[in-house]
Amino acid sequence: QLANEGLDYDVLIIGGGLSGIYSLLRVRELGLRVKVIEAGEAEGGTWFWNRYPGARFDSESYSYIFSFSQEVLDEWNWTEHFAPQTETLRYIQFLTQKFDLKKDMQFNTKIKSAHFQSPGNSWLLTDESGKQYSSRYLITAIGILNQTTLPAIPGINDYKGQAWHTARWPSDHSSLEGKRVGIIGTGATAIQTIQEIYKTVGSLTVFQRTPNWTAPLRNTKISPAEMVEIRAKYPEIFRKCLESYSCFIHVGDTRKTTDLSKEALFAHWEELYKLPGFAKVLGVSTDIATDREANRLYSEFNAKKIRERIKDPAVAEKLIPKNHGFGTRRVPLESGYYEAFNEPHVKLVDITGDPIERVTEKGIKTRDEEFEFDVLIYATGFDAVTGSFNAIDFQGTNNTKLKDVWSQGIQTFLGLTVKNFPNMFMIMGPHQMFGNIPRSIEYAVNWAADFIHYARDHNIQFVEATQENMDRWYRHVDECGQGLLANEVDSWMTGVNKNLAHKQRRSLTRYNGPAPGYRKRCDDVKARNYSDFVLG
Ligand code: NA7
Repeated sequence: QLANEGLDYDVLIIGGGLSGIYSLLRVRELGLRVKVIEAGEAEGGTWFWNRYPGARFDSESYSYIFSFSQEVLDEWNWTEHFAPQTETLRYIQFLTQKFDLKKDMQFNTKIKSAHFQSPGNSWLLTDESGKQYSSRYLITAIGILNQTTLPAIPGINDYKGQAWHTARWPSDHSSLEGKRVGIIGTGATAIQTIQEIYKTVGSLTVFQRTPNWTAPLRNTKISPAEMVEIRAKYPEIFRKCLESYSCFIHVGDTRKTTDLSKEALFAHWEELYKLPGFAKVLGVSTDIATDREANRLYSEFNAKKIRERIKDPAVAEKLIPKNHGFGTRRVPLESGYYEAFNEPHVKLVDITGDPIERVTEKGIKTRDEEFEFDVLIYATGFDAVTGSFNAIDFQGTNNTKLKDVWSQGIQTFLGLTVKNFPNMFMIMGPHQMFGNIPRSIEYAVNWAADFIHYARDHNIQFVEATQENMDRWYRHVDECGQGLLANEVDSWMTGVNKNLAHKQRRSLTRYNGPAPGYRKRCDDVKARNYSDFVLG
Protein backbone atom coordinates (compact mmCIF):
# COMPACT_ATOMS: atom_id res chain seq x y z
CA GLN A 1 0.00 0.00 0.00
CA LEU A 2 1.01 3.60 -0.56
CA ALA A 3 0.80 6.08 2.28
CA ASN A 4 -2.21 7.67 0.62
CA GLU A 5 -4.61 8.22 3.49
CA GLY A 6 -7.32 10.63 2.54
CA LEU A 7 -7.09 9.86 -1.17
CA ASP A 8 -9.80 7.82 -2.88
CA TYR A 9 -7.29 5.75 -4.83
CA ASP A 10 -3.59 5.15 -5.26
CA VAL A 11 -3.90 5.26 -9.03
CA LEU A 12 -6.61 6.62 -11.32
CA ILE A 13 -6.65 5.61 -14.96
CA ILE A 14 -8.59 7.61 -17.54
CA GLY A 15 -9.73 5.38 -20.39
CA GLY A 16 -10.93 1.79 -20.66
CA GLY A 17 -9.39 0.75 -23.96
CA LEU A 18 -6.37 -1.51 -24.37
CA SER A 19 -4.05 0.93 -22.55
CA GLY A 20 -6.48 1.34 -19.66
CA ILE A 21 -7.21 -2.31 -19.07
CA TYR A 22 -3.57 -3.35 -19.18
CA SER A 23 -2.68 -0.47 -16.83
CA LEU A 24 -5.40 -1.68 -14.48
CA LEU A 25 -3.98 -5.20 -14.50
CA ARG A 26 -0.43 -4.11 -13.80
CA VAL A 27 -1.36 -1.61 -11.08
CA ARG A 28 -3.62 -4.14 -9.42
CA GLU A 29 -0.74 -6.62 -9.31
CA LEU A 30 1.10 -4.08 -7.17
CA GLY A 31 -1.69 -4.37 -4.64
CA LEU A 32 -2.73 -0.74 -5.12
CA ARG A 33 -6.20 0.79 -5.01
CA VAL A 34 -7.04 1.62 -8.58
CA LYS A 35 -9.98 2.72 -10.72
CA VAL A 36 -10.49 3.05 -14.46
CA ILE A 37 -12.85 5.81 -15.52
CA GLU A 38 -14.25 5.45 -19.03
CA ALA A 39 -16.54 7.72 -21.04
CA GLY A 40 -18.10 4.92 -23.07
CA GLU A 41 -20.74 2.55 -21.80
CA ALA A 42 -18.35 -0.41 -22.03
CA GLU A 43 -14.69 -1.36 -22.36
CA GLY A 44 -12.83 -1.30 -25.67
CA GLY A 45 -11.82 2.29 -26.44
CA THR A 46 -11.02 2.58 -30.14
CA TRP A 47 -12.57 -0.84 -30.73
CA PHE A 48 -15.71 0.13 -28.84
CA TRP A 49 -16.28 3.36 -30.77
CA ASN A 50 -15.22 2.39 -34.28
CA ARG A 51 -18.04 0.06 -35.32
CA TYR A 52 -18.34 1.12 -38.91
CA PRO A 53 -18.86 -1.71 -41.42
CA GLY A 54 -15.54 -3.13 -42.56
CA ALA A 55 -13.55 -1.99 -39.50
CA ARG A 56 -10.72 -4.45 -38.95
CA PHE A 57 -7.01 -4.88 -38.26
CA ASP A 58 -4.53 -4.45 -41.00
CA SER A 59 -1.79 -5.88 -38.82
CA GLU A 60 -1.87 -9.63 -38.16
CA SER A 61 -4.30 -10.52 -35.35
CA TYR A 62 -1.67 -12.60 -33.54
CA SER A 63 0.83 -9.72 -33.55
CA TYR A 64 -1.80 -7.49 -31.94
CA ILE A 65 -2.64 -9.73 -28.95
CA PHE A 66 -1.18 -8.84 -25.54
CA SER A 67 1.77 -11.08 -24.70
CA PHE A 68 1.70 -10.79 -20.90
CA SER A 69 -0.43 -13.84 -20.13
CA GLN A 70 0.36 -17.34 -21.35
CA GLU A 71 -3.14 -18.35 -20.31
CA VAL A 72 -4.69 -15.79 -22.64
CA LEU A 73 -2.40 -16.90 -25.45
CA ASP A 74 -3.46 -20.50 -24.81
CA GLU A 75 -7.18 -19.78 -24.58
CA TRP A 76 -7.89 -17.08 -27.14
CA ASN A 77 -8.51 -18.20 -30.73
CA TRP A 78 -8.38 -15.78 -33.64
CA THR A 79 -10.62 -16.77 -36.53
CA GLU A 80 -9.16 -14.43 -39.17
CA HIS A 81 -5.63 -13.36 -39.98
CA PHE A 82 -6.84 -9.74 -39.83
CA ALA A 83 -9.62 -9.71 -37.27
CA PRO A 84 -12.75 -7.61 -37.73
CA GLN A 85 -13.71 -5.06 -35.07
CA THR A 86 -16.34 -7.41 -33.63
CA GLU A 87 -13.70 -10.06 -32.90
CA THR A 88 -11.24 -7.56 -31.42
CA LEU A 89 -13.94 -6.20 -29.15
CA ARG A 90 -14.77 -9.78 -28.09
CA TYR A 91 -11.09 -10.30 -27.29
CA ILE A 92 -11.09 -7.20 -25.08
CA GLN A 93 -14.29 -8.38 -23.37
CA PHE A 94 -12.64 -11.78 -22.87
CA LEU A 95 -9.76 -10.05 -21.06
CA THR A 96 -12.03 -8.00 -18.80
CA GLN A 97 -14.01 -11.10 -17.87
CA LYS A 98 -11.04 -13.35 -17.36
CA PHE A 99 -9.30 -10.92 -15.05
CA ASP A 100 -12.50 -9.64 -13.47
CA LEU A 101 -11.56 -6.09 -14.43
CA LYS A 102 -15.01 -4.53 -14.41
CA LYS A 103 -15.14 -4.36 -10.66
CA ASP A 104 -12.53 -1.62 -10.90
CA MET A 105 -13.98 0.12 -13.95
CA GLN A 106 -16.57 2.88 -14.03
CA PHE A 107 -18.32 3.53 -17.34
CA ASN A 108 -20.44 6.38 -18.76
CA THR A 109 -18.20 8.84 -16.96
CA LYS A 110 -16.51 11.63 -18.84
CA ILE A 111 -13.65 13.29 -17.01
CA LYS A 112 -13.77 17.03 -17.49
CA SER A 113 -10.71 18.12 -15.56
CA ALA A 114 -7.64 16.69 -13.88
CA HIS A 115 -5.90 19.08 -11.50
CA PHE A 116 -2.71 18.37 -9.60
CA GLN A 117 -2.98 19.25 -5.93
CA SER A 118 0.00 20.78 -4.19
CA PRO A 119 0.41 20.56 -1.32
CA GLY A 120 -0.77 17.00 -1.23
CA ASN A 121 0.99 15.67 -4.33
CA SER A 122 -2.15 14.13 -5.68
CA TRP A 123 -4.53 14.32 -8.59
CA LEU A 124 -8.10 15.49 -8.37
CA LEU A 125 -10.35 14.50 -11.25
CA THR A 126 -13.80 15.95 -11.84
CA ASP A 127 -16.36 14.32 -14.10
CA GLU A 128 -19.11 16.01 -16.07
CA SER A 129 -21.60 15.59 -13.26
CA GLY A 130 -19.23 17.32 -10.83
CA LYS A 131 -18.24 14.15 -8.96
CA GLN A 132 -14.61 14.13 -7.87
CA TYR A 133 -11.98 11.40 -7.55
CA SER A 134 -8.55 11.72 -5.96
CA SER A 135 -5.39 9.66 -6.27
CA ARG A 136 -1.61 9.82 -5.89
CA TYR A 137 -0.92 8.82 -9.50
CA LEU A 138 -2.72 9.45 -12.75
CA ILE A 139 -2.40 7.28 -15.84
CA THR A 140 -3.82 8.75 -19.03
CA ALA A 141 -4.96 5.94 -21.32
CA ILE A 142 -7.02 8.20 -23.55
CA GLY A 143 -5.93 7.00 -26.98
CA ILE A 144 -4.60 8.89 -29.96
CA LEU A 145 -7.60 8.91 -32.29
CA ASN A 146 -10.87 9.55 -30.50
CA GLN A 147 -11.81 13.22 -30.83
CA THR A 148 -13.77 13.11 -34.07
CA THR A 149 -13.57 16.03 -36.48
CA LEU A 150 -16.22 17.09 -38.96
CA PRO A 151 -15.30 18.97 -42.10
CA ALA A 152 -15.07 22.73 -41.86
CA ILE A 153 -17.73 23.17 -44.56
CA PRO A 154 -20.66 25.58 -44.30
CA GLY A 155 -24.13 24.15 -43.84
CA ILE A 156 -23.41 20.93 -41.92
CA ASN A 157 -26.32 21.63 -39.59
CA ASP A 158 -28.68 22.32 -42.50
CA TYR A 159 -28.68 18.73 -43.68
CA LYS A 160 -32.03 17.05 -42.98
CA GLY A 161 -31.14 13.42 -43.79
CA GLN A 162 -29.24 10.99 -41.57
CA ALA A 163 -25.58 11.82 -40.99
CA TRP A 164 -22.83 10.51 -38.76
CA HIS A 165 -19.09 10.28 -38.28
CA THR A 166 -17.63 6.81 -38.87
CA ALA A 167 -16.50 6.58 -35.23
CA ARG A 168 -20.12 7.13 -34.09
CA TRP A 169 -21.79 4.59 -36.38
CA PRO A 170 -25.37 3.86 -35.29
CA SER A 171 -26.05 0.34 -34.10
CA ASP A 172 -28.48 -0.49 -36.93
CA HIS A 173 -25.97 -1.51 -39.59
CA SER A 174 -28.60 -2.70 -42.09
CA SER A 175 -29.95 0.80 -42.54
CA LEU A 176 -27.91 1.62 -45.66
CA GLU A 177 -29.53 -0.98 -47.86
CA GLY A 178 -30.70 0.55 -51.13
CA LYS A 179 -30.02 4.10 -49.91
CA ARG A 180 -28.31 6.99 -51.66
CA VAL A 181 -25.15 7.43 -49.61
CA GLY A 182 -22.48 10.11 -49.71
CA ILE A 183 -19.15 9.74 -47.93
CA ILE A 184 -16.54 12.43 -47.34
CA GLY A 185 -12.95 11.28 -46.92
CA THR A 186 -10.62 8.67 -48.36
CA GLY A 187 -8.39 7.90 -45.37
CA ALA A 188 -7.95 4.49 -43.70
CA THR A 189 -11.45 4.54 -42.23
CA ALA A 190 -13.15 5.59 -45.46
CA ILE A 191 -11.33 2.92 -47.45
CA GLN A 192 -12.51 0.16 -45.09
CA THR A 193 -16.05 1.57 -45.07
CA ILE A 194 -16.38 2.14 -48.82
CA GLN A 195 -15.21 -1.34 -49.81
CA GLU A 196 -17.86 -2.82 -47.51
CA ILE A 197 -20.93 -0.62 -47.88
CA TYR A 198 -20.86 -0.29 -51.66
CA LYS A 199 -22.10 -3.89 -51.79
CA THR A 200 -25.52 -3.00 -50.36
CA VAL A 201 -26.20 0.70 -50.87
CA GLY A 202 -28.36 2.00 -53.73
CA SER A 203 -25.68 4.46 -54.77
CA LEU A 204 -22.41 5.65 -53.26
CA THR A 205 -20.73 8.99 -53.93
CA VAL A 206 -17.20 9.35 -52.59
CA PHE A 207 -15.88 12.88 -52.06
CA GLN A 208 -12.11 12.71 -52.29
CA ARG A 209 -9.75 15.55 -51.46
CA THR A 210 -6.51 13.54 -51.28
CA PRO A 211 -6.20 10.01 -52.67
CA ASN A 212 -4.27 7.62 -50.46
CA TRP A 213 -1.86 4.87 -51.32
CA THR A 214 -3.26 1.53 -50.29
CA ALA A 215 -2.41 -2.09 -51.09
CA PRO A 216 -4.17 -5.46 -50.76
CA LEU A 217 -4.80 -6.88 -47.29
CA ARG A 218 -5.44 -10.47 -48.49
CA ASN A 219 -7.28 -11.55 -45.38
CA THR A 220 -8.15 -15.24 -44.89
CA LYS A 221 -9.81 -17.34 -42.18
CA ILE A 222 -7.71 -19.14 -39.58
CA SER A 223 -8.67 -22.80 -39.22
CA PRO A 224 -8.44 -24.43 -35.76
CA ALA A 225 -5.42 -26.44 -36.98
CA GLU A 226 -3.70 -23.26 -38.18
CA MET A 227 -4.45 -21.57 -34.84
CA VAL A 228 -2.51 -24.39 -33.14
CA GLU A 229 0.49 -23.60 -35.35
CA ILE A 230 0.19 -19.85 -34.72
CA ARG A 231 0.01 -20.46 -30.96
CA ALA A 232 3.24 -22.44 -31.07
CA LYS A 233 4.87 -19.50 -32.84
CA TYR A 234 3.86 -16.77 -30.38
CA PRO A 235 7.36 -16.47 -28.85
CA GLU A 236 8.83 -16.03 -32.33
CA ILE A 237 6.11 -13.55 -33.33
CA PHE A 238 6.70 -11.38 -30.26
CA ARG A 239 10.48 -11.56 -30.71
CA LYS A 240 10.15 -10.38 -34.32
CA CYS A 241 7.86 -7.55 -33.26
CA LEU A 242 10.27 -6.44 -30.57
CA GLU A 243 13.22 -6.41 -32.96
CA SER A 244 11.48 -4.56 -35.77
CA TYR A 245 11.43 -0.81 -36.36
CA SER A 246 7.76 -0.27 -35.53
CA CYS A 247 6.82 -3.49 -33.70
CA PHE A 248 5.26 -5.32 -36.66
CA ILE A 249 6.24 -8.82 -37.76
CA HIS A 250 7.45 -7.55 -41.13
CA VAL A 251 11.12 -6.78 -41.36
CA GLY A 252 12.42 -4.10 -43.73
CA ASP A 253 14.81 -5.08 -46.52
CA THR A 254 18.17 -3.39 -45.99
CA ARG A 255 19.25 -3.60 -49.65
CA LYS A 256 19.35 -0.32 -51.54
CA THR A 257 16.38 -0.06 -53.89
CA THR A 258 18.30 1.55 -56.73
CA ASP A 259 20.94 -1.20 -56.76
CA LEU A 260 18.49 -3.34 -58.72
CA SER A 261 17.31 -2.65 -62.26
CA LYS A 262 13.76 -1.39 -62.65
CA GLU A 263 12.73 -4.73 -64.23
CA ALA A 264 14.19 -6.72 -61.34
CA LEU A 265 12.57 -4.38 -58.80
CA PHE A 266 9.14 -4.59 -60.36
CA ALA A 267 9.40 -8.39 -60.55
CA HIS A 268 10.33 -8.48 -56.84
CA TRP A 269 7.52 -6.10 -55.90
CA GLU A 270 5.01 -8.19 -57.89
CA GLU A 271 5.85 -11.08 -55.56
CA LEU A 272 5.49 -8.88 -52.45
CA TYR A 273 2.15 -7.58 -53.75
CA LYS A 274 0.79 -11.14 -53.59
CA LEU A 275 1.59 -11.46 -49.88
CA PRO A 276 -0.89 -10.67 -47.09
CA GLY A 277 -0.62 -7.73 -44.72
CA PHE A 278 2.04 -5.05 -44.47
CA ALA A 279 4.66 -7.16 -46.34
CA LYS A 280 4.40 -4.70 -49.22
CA VAL A 281 4.59 -1.69 -46.93
CA LEU A 282 7.10 -2.67 -44.26
CA GLY A 283 8.88 -5.55 -46.04
CA VAL A 284 10.24 -3.43 -48.89
CA SER A 285 13.63 -1.71 -48.78
CA THR A 286 13.73 0.69 -45.89
CA ASP A 287 15.21 3.42 -48.10
CA ILE A 288 11.75 3.93 -49.61
CA ALA A 289 11.06 6.04 -46.53
CA THR A 290 14.02 8.36 -47.16
CA ASP A 291 15.35 8.09 -50.71
CA ARG A 292 13.36 10.14 -53.24
CA GLU A 293 14.26 7.99 -56.23
CA ALA A 294 13.50 4.74 -54.38
CA ASN A 295 10.19 6.19 -53.27
CA ARG A 296 9.39 7.43 -56.77
CA LEU A 297 10.01 3.97 -58.23
CA TYR A 298 7.87 2.20 -55.67
CA SER A 299 5.10 4.77 -56.11
CA GLU A 300 5.28 4.15 -59.85
CA PHE A 301 4.91 0.41 -59.27
CA ASN A 302 1.86 0.93 -57.05
CA ALA A 303 0.31 3.37 -59.51
CA LYS A 304 0.65 0.65 -62.16
CA LYS A 305 -1.22 -1.78 -59.89
CA ILE A 306 -4.05 0.74 -59.44
CA ARG A 307 -4.30 1.29 -63.20
CA GLU A 308 -4.51 -2.48 -63.70
CA ARG A 309 -7.48 -2.71 -61.35
CA ILE A 310 -9.60 0.27 -62.47
CA LYS A 311 -11.56 0.03 -65.71
CA ASP A 312 -11.94 3.76 -66.37
CA PRO A 313 -8.47 5.32 -66.84
CA ALA A 314 -9.75 8.76 -65.77
CA VAL A 315 -10.99 7.31 -62.46
CA ALA A 316 -7.69 5.45 -62.00
CA GLU A 317 -5.74 8.69 -62.39
CA LYS A 318 -7.90 10.36 -59.75
CA LEU A 319 -7.23 7.48 -57.32
CA ILE A 320 -3.45 7.66 -57.75
CA PRO A 321 -1.80 10.05 -55.29
CA LYS A 322 0.25 12.61 -57.17
CA ASN A 323 1.42 14.86 -54.34
CA HIS A 324 2.85 12.35 -51.89
CA GLY A 325 4.89 9.20 -52.30
CA PHE A 326 3.98 5.69 -51.21
CA GLY A 327 4.26 5.20 -47.45
CA THR A 328 4.63 8.87 -46.57
CA ARG A 329 1.18 8.77 -45.01
CA ARG A 330 -0.34 5.83 -43.17
CA VAL A 331 -0.92 3.12 -45.83
CA PRO A 332 -4.17 1.34 -45.03
CA LEU A 333 -4.70 -2.10 -46.54
CA GLU A 334 -7.74 -2.79 -48.69
CA SER A 335 -9.92 -5.65 -49.87
CA GLY A 336 -11.55 -4.73 -53.15
CA TYR A 337 -11.41 -0.95 -52.64
CA TYR A 338 -10.43 -0.20 -56.22
CA GLU A 339 -12.93 -2.66 -57.68
CA ALA A 340 -15.71 -0.74 -55.92
CA PHE A 341 -15.06 2.15 -58.32
CA ASN A 342 -15.69 -0.14 -61.29
CA GLU A 343 -19.35 -0.43 -60.27
CA PRO A 344 -21.82 1.82 -62.05
CA HIS A 345 -23.51 2.90 -58.80
CA VAL A 346 -20.22 4.14 -57.25
CA LYS A 347 -19.08 7.64 -58.19
CA LEU A 348 -15.80 9.32 -57.31
CA VAL A 349 -15.94 13.10 -56.96
CA ASP A 350 -12.49 14.68 -56.93
CA ILE A 351 -13.12 17.82 -54.91
CA THR A 352 -9.76 19.34 -55.78
CA GLY A 353 -11.23 19.95 -59.23
CA ASP A 354 -14.80 20.53 -58.12
CA PRO A 355 -14.70 21.80 -54.52
CA ILE A 356 -17.50 21.29 -52.03
CA GLU A 357 -19.24 24.63 -51.52
CA ARG A 358 -21.66 23.60 -48.82
CA VAL A 359 -23.78 20.95 -47.23
CA THR A 360 -27.42 21.55 -48.13
CA GLU A 361 -30.72 20.33 -46.69
CA LYS A 362 -30.65 17.40 -49.10
CA GLY A 363 -26.97 16.65 -49.56
CA ILE A 364 -23.88 18.35 -50.93
CA LYS A 365 -23.32 21.12 -53.40
CA THR A 366 -19.99 21.26 -55.18
CA ARG A 367 -19.15 24.09 -57.54
CA ASP A 368 -20.42 22.13 -60.54
CA GLU A 369 -23.01 19.73 -59.18
CA GLU A 370 -25.67 19.17 -56.56
CA PHE A 371 -26.06 15.77 -54.85
CA GLU A 372 -28.98 14.41 -52.86
CA PHE A 373 -28.44 11.74 -50.24
CA ASP A 374 -30.43 9.70 -47.76
CA VAL A 375 -27.31 9.26 -45.62
CA LEU A 376 -24.16 11.34 -45.35
CA ILE A 377 -21.10 9.73 -43.77
CA TYR A 378 -18.20 11.76 -42.42
CA ALA A 379 -15.02 9.65 -42.62
CA THR A 380 -13.11 12.80 -41.82
CA GLY A 381 -10.77 11.59 -39.12
CA PHE A 382 -9.76 12.93 -35.75
CA ASP A 383 -8.12 15.71 -33.82
CA ALA A 384 -5.29 13.22 -33.43
CA VAL A 385 -2.97 12.68 -30.47
CA THR A 386 -3.18 16.06 -28.71
CA GLY A 387 -6.97 16.24 -29.24
CA SER A 388 -7.47 13.54 -26.60
CA PHE A 389 -5.52 15.65 -24.10
CA ASN A 390 -7.13 18.96 -25.05
CA ALA A 391 -10.57 17.47 -24.37
CA ILE A 392 -9.69 17.39 -20.66
CA ASP A 393 -8.55 20.38 -18.62
CA PHE A 394 -5.18 19.08 -17.39
CA GLN A 395 -3.71 21.44 -14.83
CA GLY A 396 -0.37 20.81 -13.18
CA THR A 397 1.76 22.60 -10.60
CA ASN A 398 1.53 26.42 -10.45
CA ASN A 399 -1.80 26.25 -12.32
CA THR A 400 0.04 25.27 -15.50
CA LYS A 401 -2.30 24.10 -18.24
CA LEU A 402 -1.09 21.25 -20.46
CA LYS A 403 -2.77 22.96 -23.39
CA ASP A 404 -0.55 26.01 -22.87
CA VAL A 405 2.62 23.95 -22.43
CA TRP A 406 1.95 22.31 -25.80
CA SER A 407 0.56 25.36 -27.61
CA GLN A 408 3.91 26.09 -29.33
CA GLY A 409 4.84 22.43 -29.81
CA ILE A 410 4.66 19.22 -27.85
CA GLN A 411 7.12 18.78 -25.01
CA THR A 412 7.48 15.53 -23.09
CA PHE A 413 10.13 13.36 -21.54
CA LEU A 414 10.05 9.90 -23.21
CA GLY A 415 6.52 10.67 -24.41
CA LEU A 416 5.49 9.37 -20.99
CA THR A 417 5.80 12.37 -18.69
CA VAL A 418 5.67 16.18 -18.72
CA LYS A 419 7.32 18.73 -16.40
CA ASN A 420 4.77 20.45 -14.14
CA PHE A 421 2.56 17.37 -14.34
CA PRO A 422 4.05 15.23 -11.59
CA ASN A 423 2.84 11.70 -10.87
CA MET A 424 1.21 11.56 -14.31
CA PHE A 425 2.05 8.91 -16.90
CA MET A 426 0.78 9.04 -20.45
CA ILE A 427 0.18 5.75 -22.25
CA MET A 428 0.45 6.42 -26.01
CA GLY A 429 1.22 10.05 -25.33
CA PRO A 430 2.76 12.19 -28.08
CA HIS A 431 6.46 11.59 -28.81
CA GLN A 432 6.03 8.03 -27.61
CA MET A 433 6.59 4.99 -29.82
CA PHE A 434 3.25 4.03 -31.44
CA GLY A 435 3.81 1.50 -34.28
CA ASN A 436 1.93 -1.73 -33.66
CA ILE A 437 -0.04 -0.25 -30.79
CA PRO A 438 -0.48 -3.16 -28.32
CA ARG A 439 3.26 -3.90 -28.41
CA SER A 440 3.91 -0.24 -27.55
CA ILE A 441 1.14 -0.16 -24.93
CA GLU A 442 2.57 -3.18 -23.17
CA TYR A 443 5.97 -1.54 -22.97
CA ALA A 444 4.72 1.87 -21.83
CA VAL A 445 2.38 0.44 -19.18
CA ASN A 446 5.13 -1.81 -17.80
CA TRP A 447 7.47 1.17 -17.64
CA ALA A 448 4.93 3.32 -15.77
CA ALA A 449 3.94 0.48 -13.42
CA ASP A 450 7.60 -0.26 -12.66
CA PHE A 451 8.14 3.41 -11.81
CA ILE A 452 5.14 3.45 -9.46
CA HIS A 453 6.42 0.21 -7.92
CA TYR A 454 9.84 1.79 -7.36
CA ALA A 455 8.30 4.93 -5.87
CA ARG A 456 6.22 2.86 -3.49
CA ASP A 457 9.22 0.81 -2.35
CA HIS A 458 11.29 3.95 -1.78
CA ASN A 459 8.57 5.98 -0.11
CA ILE A 460 8.56 8.52 -2.95
CA GLN A 461 5.40 10.63 -3.23
CA PHE A 462 6.36 12.96 -6.05
CA VAL A 463 7.97 12.28 -9.43
CA GLU A 464 8.43 15.00 -12.03
CA ALA A 465 10.25 15.36 -15.36
CA THR A 466 12.74 18.20 -15.80
CA GLN A 467 12.80 20.87 -18.51
CA GLU A 468 16.32 19.84 -19.46
CA ASN A 469 15.23 16.27 -20.16
CA MET A 470 12.16 17.45 -22.06
CA ASP A 471 14.38 19.63 -24.26
CA ARG A 472 16.75 16.74 -24.82
CA TRP A 473 13.86 14.43 -25.71
CA TYR A 474 12.45 16.93 -28.17
CA ARG A 475 15.83 17.18 -29.91
CA HIS A 476 16.07 13.40 -30.04
CA VAL A 477 12.56 13.01 -31.53
CA ASP A 478 13.41 15.74 -34.03
CA GLU A 479 16.67 14.04 -35.03
CA CYS A 480 14.89 10.69 -35.50
CA GLY A 481 12.59 12.36 -38.02
CA GLN A 482 15.34 13.95 -40.12
CA GLY A 483 15.30 12.74 -43.69
CA LEU A 484 11.95 10.96 -43.45
CA LEU A 485 9.85 11.80 -46.49
CA ALA A 486 6.73 11.33 -44.33
CA ASN A 487 7.65 14.48 -42.44
CA GLU A 488 7.35 16.52 -45.64
CA VAL A 489 3.69 15.58 -46.02
CA ASP A 490 0.52 16.79 -44.26
CA SER A 491 -1.21 14.06 -42.27
CA TRP A 492 -2.48 13.45 -38.76
CA MET A 493 0.94 11.95 -38.05
CA THR A 494 2.61 15.28 -38.80
CA GLY A 495 0.06 17.09 -36.67
CA VAL A 496 -2.05 18.52 -39.51
CA ASN A 497 -5.85 18.64 -39.54
CA LYS A 498 -7.13 21.08 -42.10
CA ASN A 499 -10.49 21.32 -40.32
CA LEU A 500 -8.87 22.77 -37.20
CA ALA A 501 -7.48 26.30 -37.14
CA HIS A 502 -4.67 25.40 -34.73
CA LYS A 503 -3.50 22.41 -36.81
CA GLN A 504 -2.78 23.99 -40.16
CA ARG A 505 0.99 23.61 -39.92
CA ARG A 506 3.15 20.51 -39.53
CA SER A 507 4.53 19.75 -36.08
CA LEU A 508 6.46 17.00 -34.40
CA THR A 509 3.73 14.68 -33.14
CA ARG A 510 5.02 11.15 -33.04
CA TYR A 511 8.26 9.38 -32.25
CA ASN A 512 9.95 8.65 -35.57
CA GLY A 513 12.83 6.47 -34.45
CA PRO A 514 13.08 2.69 -34.17
CA ALA A 515 11.18 1.00 -31.35
CA PRO A 516 14.22 -0.90 -29.98
CA GLY A 517 16.05 2.44 -29.61
CA TYR A 518 13.03 3.98 -27.91
CA ARG A 519 12.83 1.14 -25.41
CA LYS A 520 16.58 1.25 -24.75
CA ARG A 521 16.31 4.92 -23.75
CA CYS A 522 13.42 4.24 -21.40
CA ASP A 523 15.17 1.15 -19.97
CA ASP A 524 18.23 3.29 -19.26
CA VAL A 525 16.16 5.76 -17.25
CA LYS A 526 14.83 2.88 -15.18
CA ALA A 527 18.33 1.43 -14.74
CA ARG A 528 19.46 4.81 -13.36
CA ASN A 529 16.75 4.45 -10.72
CA TYR A 530 14.78 7.28 -12.33
CA SER A 531 17.41 9.81 -11.30
CA ASP A 532 16.52 11.81 -14.46
CA PHE A 533 13.40 12.84 -12.53
CA VAL A 534 12.87 15.09 -9.56
CA LEU A 535 11.93 12.61 -6.85
CA GLY A 536 10.47 13.67 -3.55
P1 NA7 B 1 -7.67 10.34 -41.72
O1 NA7 B 1 -6.60 9.40 -42.16
O2 NA7 B 1 -7.27 11.59 -41.06
O3 NA7 B 1 -8.56 10.65 -43.00
C1 NA7 B 1 -9.55 11.64 -43.01
C2 NA7 B 1 -10.05 11.79 -44.41
O4 NA7 B 1 -11.07 12.78 -44.46
C3 NA7 B 1 -8.96 12.25 -45.39
O5 NA7 B 1 -9.18 11.64 -46.62
C4 NA7 B 1 -9.22 13.76 -45.46
O6 NA7 B 1 -8.73 14.38 -46.61
C5 NA7 B 1 -10.73 13.76 -45.43
N1 NA7 B 1 -11.28 15.05 -45.03
C6 NA7 B 1 -11.21 15.62 -43.82
N2 NA7 B 1 -11.82 16.81 -43.83
C7 NA7 B 1 -12.27 17.00 -45.09
C8 NA7 B 1 -12.97 18.05 -45.72
N3 NA7 B 1 -13.28 19.15 -45.06
N4 NA7 B 1 -13.28 17.90 -47.03
C9 NA7 B 1 -12.93 16.78 -47.68
N5 NA7 B 1 -12.27 15.76 -47.14
C10 NA7 B 1 -11.93 15.87 -45.85
O7 NA7 B 1 -8.67 9.61 -40.71
P2 NA7 B 1 -9.14 8.09 -40.70
O8 NA7 B 1 -10.24 7.97 -39.73
O9 NA7 B 1 -9.38 7.61 -42.07
O10 NA7 B 1 -7.89 7.31 -40.19
C11 NA7 B 1 -7.24 7.66 -38.97
C12 NA7 B 1 -6.38 6.52 -38.51
O11 NA7 B 1 -7.22 5.55 -37.89
C13 NA7 B 1 -5.65 5.77 -39.56
O12 NA7 B 1 -4.41 6.30 -39.87
C14 NA7 B 1 -5.52 4.38 -38.97
O13 NA7 B 1 -4.32 4.25 -38.25
C15 NA7 B 1 -6.68 4.25 -38.06
P3 NA7 B 1 -7.23 15.01 -46.62
O14 NA7 B 1 -6.32 13.84 -46.64
O15 NA7 B 1 -7.10 15.83 -45.36
O16 NA7 B 1 -7.18 15.83 -47.84
